[in-house]
Amino acid sequence: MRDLSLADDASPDTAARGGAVSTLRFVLGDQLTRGVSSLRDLDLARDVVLLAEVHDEATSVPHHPQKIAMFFSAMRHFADALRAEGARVDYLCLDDPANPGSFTAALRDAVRRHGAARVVVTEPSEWRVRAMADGWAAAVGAPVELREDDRFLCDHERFRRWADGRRGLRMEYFYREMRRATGLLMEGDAPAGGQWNFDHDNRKRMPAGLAVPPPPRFEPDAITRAVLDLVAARFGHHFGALDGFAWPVTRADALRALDRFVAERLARFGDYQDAMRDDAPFGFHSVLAAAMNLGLLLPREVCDRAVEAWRAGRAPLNAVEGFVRQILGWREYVRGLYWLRMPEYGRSNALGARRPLPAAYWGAPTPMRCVARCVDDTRRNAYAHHIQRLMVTGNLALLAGIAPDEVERWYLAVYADALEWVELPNTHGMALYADGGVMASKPYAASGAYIARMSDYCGGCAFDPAEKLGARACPFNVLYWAFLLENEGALASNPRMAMPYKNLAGFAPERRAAILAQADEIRRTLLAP
Ligand code: FAD
Ligand code: DLZ
Ligand code: SF4
Repeated sequence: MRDLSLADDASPDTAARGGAVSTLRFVLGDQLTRGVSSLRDLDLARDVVLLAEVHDEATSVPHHPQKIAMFFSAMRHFADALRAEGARVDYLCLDDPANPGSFTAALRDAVRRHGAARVVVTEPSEWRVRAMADGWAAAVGAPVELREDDRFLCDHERFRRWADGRRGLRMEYFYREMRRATGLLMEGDAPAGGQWNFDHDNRKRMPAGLAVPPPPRFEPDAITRAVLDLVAARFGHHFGALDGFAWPVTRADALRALDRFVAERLARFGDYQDAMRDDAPFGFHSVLAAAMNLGLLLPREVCDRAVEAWRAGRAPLNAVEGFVRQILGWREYVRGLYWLRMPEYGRSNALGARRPLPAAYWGAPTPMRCVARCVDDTRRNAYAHHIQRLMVTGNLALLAGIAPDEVERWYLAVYADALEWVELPNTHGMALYADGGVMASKPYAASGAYIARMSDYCGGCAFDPAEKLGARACPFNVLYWAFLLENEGALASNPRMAMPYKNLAGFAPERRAAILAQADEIRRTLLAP
């Protein structure tokens, strides 16, 4: 691979062009969009673009090796694309001996190296890095202009206005407003097809024989292969397989991935959105979140492509509406919520969950087949689809009372698409109900019956989803009732929990005691840290 390090590349580049650098444009790893606000007025002759692979980011949590490789490779390809356009790029590789290891120090060194008069950067997407950015002007000794990230469909101000004065911040109402604001799937003032939401059509089990076209694989080129060697050497000990890496790392690849999804899987996305099948880890999902979160694809263009397929009669409305809702609704909503409520939001722990994360999450053998499957998919692919995340690993953590920060650290580490602005609300609010109901009107708590209905995982499991107590009982069943018993004070008055608490009221004291005792045993053994 061509050496991209600053010593061999940017310095001669800068010297050859002569002239003082006017603006240093710092592009973070998830800002790989040519139209990102920090690059919009890029002056090819007088500006330098800085990208930096830094140790602090690669180890802020033990990221899956595929995730680190995907970020670095996408950053290197983006730098090359800018160079091809004639831009002066200062690219700091992780193994550059002069790499100081943090964003702040990398920026400070680059300002000095280039004598830059000012720095321009698009606001970081994560609160941790945004807080760091407040110290950059003082640390680098030059003014730092932070620009809004306008790649989203809802800006901070619009979300604040929407949330203002509302008691509950339900996504469904936000989504309707966004449909109206963008005109996506609208016919005049009315929703296309006469309904805002087709979710009730989207809960089918996936038949065993149904062919599921896998997402495309992008074989590593020379740049990616060099990154894979670097990551194997430096982060090979992190949880996750590096072999089989096939993520899109350029905009061209990401557009191909979008084309293939729209042509091959979108039409069935709705029907099988909630289904889990042992031999189909990606189901009919788009597997586009990572590319969108890096900036290789924009949310609007992804939605437009799906809507176009519906208008052309190539995908039914339930699929397209379901897909658009995930992006225009959920993705924008969680970002709005994150920025509205952080950092306090991340500190709440409404159910007082304090237990440590079970070793099974990091791949320790477990007889719970659904958990073993979802964790192994995650290890192999740095991916699990939404229902695996929410109703298997998330549900288990909720029922078992695992401390939110431990669960969040895991989700942030193991998925290629994980960035805190989207991971945290999904984990903290949706999966764990740690926000006490800001995001979800009730906990997504479910017994083994849900997993048995929506997957083929239970056949061949050591446990039986129909058994409620005893050695063969599905642990989700025992933990589900124990969860209700242990959280009665916090949940019993929630009208949406009336039915399960009514059932619980009929349980004899001995049955309650047996449930609690078996739940303790499960936590001590199956869920040991
Ligand atoms: P698809 O099922 O094809 O959905 C299409 C797109 O919609 C996704 O690419 C994504 O951009 C968006 N989307 C779907 N659901 C959500 C959602 N709930 N919130 C925000 N956007 C959504 N998504 C991330 O991008 N990063 C994360 O770190 C992340 N962590 C999660 C943690 C938990 C506990 C849960 C329950 C969900 C999490 N999600 C996260 C949301 C969702 O699971 C993933 O976006 C999705 O599985 C990615 O796969 P896909 O691209 O095939 O999505
Ligand atoms: C996730 C990640 C990783 C692993 N490495 C880098 C990096 O070396 N350089 C970089 O600019 N960004 C990286 N990222 C993304 C950042 O951690 C962070 O999530 C974004 O900058 C958003 O704040
Ligand atoms: Fe999971 Fe329970 Fe089914 Fe086993 S029986 S796969 S633990 S839901």
